[in-house]
Amino acid sequence: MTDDESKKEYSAASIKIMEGLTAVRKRPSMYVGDTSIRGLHHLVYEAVDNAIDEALAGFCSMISVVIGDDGFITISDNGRGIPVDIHPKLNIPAIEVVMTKLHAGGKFDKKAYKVSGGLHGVGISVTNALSKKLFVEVKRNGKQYQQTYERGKPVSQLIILGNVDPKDTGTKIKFIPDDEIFSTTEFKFEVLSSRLRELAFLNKGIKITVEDKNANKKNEFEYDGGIISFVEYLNKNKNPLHKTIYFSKEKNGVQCEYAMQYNDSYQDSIFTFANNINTHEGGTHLVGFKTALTRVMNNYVDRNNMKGLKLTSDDVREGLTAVISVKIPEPQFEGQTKTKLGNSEIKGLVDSIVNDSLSSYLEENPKIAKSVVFKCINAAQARAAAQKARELTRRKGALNHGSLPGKLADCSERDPAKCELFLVEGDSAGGSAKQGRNRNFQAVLPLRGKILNVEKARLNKVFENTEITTMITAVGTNVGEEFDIKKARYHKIVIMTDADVDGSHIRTLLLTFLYRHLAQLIEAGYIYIAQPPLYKVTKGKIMKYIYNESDLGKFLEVFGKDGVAIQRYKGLGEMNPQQLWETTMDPDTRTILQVTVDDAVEADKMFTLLMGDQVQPRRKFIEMHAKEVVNLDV
Ligand code: 0RA
Repeated sequence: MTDDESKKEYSAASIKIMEGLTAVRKRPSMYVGDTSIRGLHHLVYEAVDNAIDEALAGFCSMISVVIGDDGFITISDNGRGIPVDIHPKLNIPAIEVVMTKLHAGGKFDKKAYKVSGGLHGVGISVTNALSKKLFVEVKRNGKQYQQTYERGKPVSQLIILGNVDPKDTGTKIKFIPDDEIFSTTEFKFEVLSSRLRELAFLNKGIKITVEDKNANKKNEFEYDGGIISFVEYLNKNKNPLHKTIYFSKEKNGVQCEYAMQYNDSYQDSIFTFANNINTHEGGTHLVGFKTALTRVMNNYVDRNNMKGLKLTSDDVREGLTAVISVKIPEPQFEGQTKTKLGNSEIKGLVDSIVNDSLSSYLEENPKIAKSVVFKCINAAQARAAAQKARELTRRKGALNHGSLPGKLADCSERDPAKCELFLVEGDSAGGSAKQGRNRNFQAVLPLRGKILNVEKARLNKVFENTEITTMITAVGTNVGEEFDIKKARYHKIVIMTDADVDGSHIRTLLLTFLYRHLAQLIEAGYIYIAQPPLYKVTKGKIMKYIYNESDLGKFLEVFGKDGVAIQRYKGLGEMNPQQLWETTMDPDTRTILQVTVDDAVEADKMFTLLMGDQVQPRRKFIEMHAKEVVNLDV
């Protein structure tokens, strides 16, 4: 680099450093994604990510997160502590620069990989900007320092609280989020737990604890096995076919590791990460992995004269659980949610690492190789059968776009963004829904009885199932490689089942099918769950629909029990079309829950448990989560 160039870089860095926090408070969503529960939790992840960076640099082994009973949350670590020396240009302590200027961290950091990119890595100053009050405490140089801020502005000097052992270092950030900014300021133990567990898997050896003082809950995550432990955690309730395969290699300044283990199911669960960020939308690391995997398996088949069809990428992923984690100096994140890795050089790099290591592994472990490759060949044969079944159904017209299923009562509106499809349990409720709906924009598809449990069925069985092919045709997107979200005929697909055990089972079956085969519809936010009332209560002239037990309690408290008639709706069929419209379908009065997959790891585990073939853990899970299962919100 010439002198001129380095000067240019330096001044660019100093301009960045001068940027204050007004921008953050003006447009918080730009920095934390949104101002709802998701953005709220980002405030914590900013602090945690900084501590993880300290750990990756080799200076921190412990991170703790405590949800207090006073609205504050505290994140502490035993890293080096944020520097406190006076910044030569700005003439204030470095810590104040870090806390009050955007991207100030970059000035100090000379780390190889930062946990940054996407929404992360915007800096701890963002947390400060969006906090009503924040205390930062640093132990460094044998002293304990503290400074206090309100809405990003210092309200005290950096003060020295006292002396500590010089070996005792670290950072503690305690804050209360700003309720002028966030629609909710309540941190969720489960949300924090799953991200912190993920971070503990991805960064082996770091101990991360999370505690909720309001609920007396505490988790401790520390995995010496790293992503091997992650794969084993994901496969916990499945039947693995072999020991976890693991490789790690650093090449061209990029650290790449993967762990994989096949199980006897038909689903694949591959999770990819770049710089600790869950790349939900995949990207070049995933493409590299898949390409190498397909090639390695086909080579093995050829070299060992195992007869079989040519294996496709789908075939070699059947029953595969894998975690791929790369750490890159300058990650590029793309895609709708900025969770798709874009760096083009990573594809070939991951491909070559997986190709070499996995080929040798199979050569050295012939027993495992045979069982795994045999499973892939099986999958290929089933795929061929499925193809035939699909063609047959297509020829019969079931998957053809031209002919819609006869059971579908379609709407007249043609703009998918305005159209709603109700998937209704049973013909009788289906009949009420057809009569009660607004036929301009609401379509109804009655589903008869139980739909197939796709968790236990191979693709060919899935496409032989009439209820499923009918649904696919009605929705219009097709599935698998032919899936096209632009062909969706409705942007709201509402699952409407009875509020009883059977209803919740059917809802789970439907969600399992959607999650495994039409996950993009969930990601696009097209899938909803209807909320029919549980009761109708009347007293004299007062009539009210009640949607949950606690509201029933409140009603009885207000109106007393005398002279109150309570009708419990066991099924949708008990409501007449007009009632069904008013309570459950009318956009002006209904509540519908949008199905989201915030946590794919948990969702995967849940569907395996609910729908898989291990009965014992399922029973345990349902007992533990009985309430949530009734109100399943994936
Ligand atoms: C700037 C520079 C250094 C460390 C940190 C920031 C730092 C920030 C946070 C936030 C939470 N925990 C943290 N730990 C450290 C480098 C320090 C050095 O060179 O000594």
